[in-house]
Amino acid sequence: MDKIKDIKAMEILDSRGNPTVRVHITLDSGITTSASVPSGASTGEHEAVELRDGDEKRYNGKGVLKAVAHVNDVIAPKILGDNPAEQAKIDHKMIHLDGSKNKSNLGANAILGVSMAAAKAAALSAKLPLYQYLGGVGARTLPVPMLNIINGGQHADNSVDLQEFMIMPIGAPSFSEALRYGAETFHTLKKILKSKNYTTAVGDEGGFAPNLKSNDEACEIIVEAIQKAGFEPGKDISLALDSAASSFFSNGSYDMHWSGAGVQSTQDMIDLYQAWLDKYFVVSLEDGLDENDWDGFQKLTTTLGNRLQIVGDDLFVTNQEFVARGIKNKSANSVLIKLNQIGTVTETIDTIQLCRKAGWSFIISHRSGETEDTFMADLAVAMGGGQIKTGSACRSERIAKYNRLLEIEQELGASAYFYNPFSH
Ligand code: 2PG
Ligand code: MG
Repeated sequence: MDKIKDIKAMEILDSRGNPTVRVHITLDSGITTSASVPSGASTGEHEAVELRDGDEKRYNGKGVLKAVAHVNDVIAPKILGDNPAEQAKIDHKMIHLDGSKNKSNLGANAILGVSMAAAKAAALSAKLPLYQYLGGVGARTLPVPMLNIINGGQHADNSVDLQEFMIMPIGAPSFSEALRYGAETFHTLKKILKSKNYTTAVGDEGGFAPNLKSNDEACEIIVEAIQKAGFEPGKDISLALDSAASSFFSNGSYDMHWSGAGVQSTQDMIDLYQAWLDKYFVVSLEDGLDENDWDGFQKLTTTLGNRLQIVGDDLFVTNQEFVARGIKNKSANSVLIKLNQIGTVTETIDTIQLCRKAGWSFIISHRSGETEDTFMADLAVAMGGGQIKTGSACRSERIAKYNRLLEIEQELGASAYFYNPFSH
């Protein structure tokens, strides 16, 4: 049995140039690996706490030297000598060591770095690819990618209120073909934007960030790009949205001030989504309402839940308690899964388990601040949910995940599954 011999954390930079935590683990056998922690911008109120130094003299207070020290000085001494394959034991040890409800003492960034690195080390020790180690022999489903090709909200400095306009190549025969459909549409969209004199600069997740005249125009222009790229909207490629509505919710209403759409009520928002459903081939809607608008979510799900994947991100923060409440109240029918919202691999898998039990779908997701780490790509295949959200066909921290999925697809060969998650 291989044991953990050494754990060392360091401060690195994420894709936005902000500090984040990387953890290196070495085993007795000499195996060594590392894991890097992502970081969000439109974070949910109830996410596990990402510990920042607050020292304004370094990185505007965003340094993570405290979290690094917590790994090296507090966590490591308690984990050294453990079998890295005992994931739940290691994760629960860290949860207890932290002692808070939201990992605010040691920092979810410290804890998650160790948690992910332990899983990677255990996979190497077992001589298995990470997806197989985490998911077993049944881990053969490649996810349909959600490519975020127009960025707005807090991910871009433009006039679009909604945060993410994504394409889902649901009609593709394989993951690699889906990626091709997505990339070709992305390039066609660039040409269309150029021809309309819009900027083709990209936002944090690699999608274009033009100053469009309205939120509607974002959908219109994407449908046009799908068609001009030679695909059929709704059949080959559908749309998925992440409104990240908490970011424009204030004083009880939805204030779409960037685009000039004005102040909207919960019912207005539901009506808007309903109108968009057929018009723009939308199959999935994430955080369509504010994270505390539980009644609104229930209404949204009652109205559109049989035709639309209603995804909770900020609403559920990958937390079992929140997801259980959502299941009970029928507040959605799908959960966005982000490792760093909850802070350990074990709890992430527990939340996925809850989704499965309820018959809900789940989507493995990146953060807007990412690194070259590809853990989440393996996790997506391991969990078999059939959907991944990891940015546009641009920016290497996004492409790294897609390239990892191409590798997995090749490795699985004819045993790989790929299917339209909305076809049943
Ligand atoms: C989201 C994410 C990822 P952030 O809202 O779904 O796209 O954004 O990481 O900024 O929370
Ligand atoms: Mg979101």
